[in-house]
Amino acid sequence: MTVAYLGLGTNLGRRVRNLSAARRRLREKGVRIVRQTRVIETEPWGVVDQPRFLNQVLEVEWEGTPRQLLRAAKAVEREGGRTRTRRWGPRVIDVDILRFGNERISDPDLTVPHPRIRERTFVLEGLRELGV
Ligand code: A4P
Ligand code: MG
Repeated sequence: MTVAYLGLGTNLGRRVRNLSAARRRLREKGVRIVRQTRVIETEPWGVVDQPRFLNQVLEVEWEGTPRQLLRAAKAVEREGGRTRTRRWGPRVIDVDILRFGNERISDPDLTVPHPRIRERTFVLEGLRELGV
């Protein structure tokens, strides 16, 4: 069992619902949500001409490998109705793996810890709220 941190983001459609649907779908896939931060509304980062985001960080327990967790996260994005958009563009739901235990992975399809944590106040704030 590994403790991991997931970042959720949404800026399209019914945002509060998108977050709760994502948490439910994660649970259905075996992700145990231990703690979750408040939901905060944040200015878009990266591509700035898009709607504001709701962001939340989850502390989770996971029995499998990092790659299996990534597969679950992508499935949740798909089931949330996320379609391909431009990088950093608007999305119904985005699920990023922020940390996976103390593991360091630097493959193109999976980089952990997430490489842009330090630049993102909405992620840092969530991790701080959890005391991480
Ligand atoms: N990938 C590699 N490492 C990871 C990881 N640790 N977690 C790969 C998740 N995925 C990881 O991601 C592209 C590929 O990255 C995935 O297929 C996976 O194999 P993506 O989510 O499809 O693409 P993206 O989201 O457009 O790009 P990226 O770089 O992941 O950006 P982010 O971090 O997801 O940024 N502003 C605010 N205020 N709040 C936000 O939540 N989010 C974004 C998207 C931009 N601006 C934002 C927010
Ligand atoms: Mg992403």
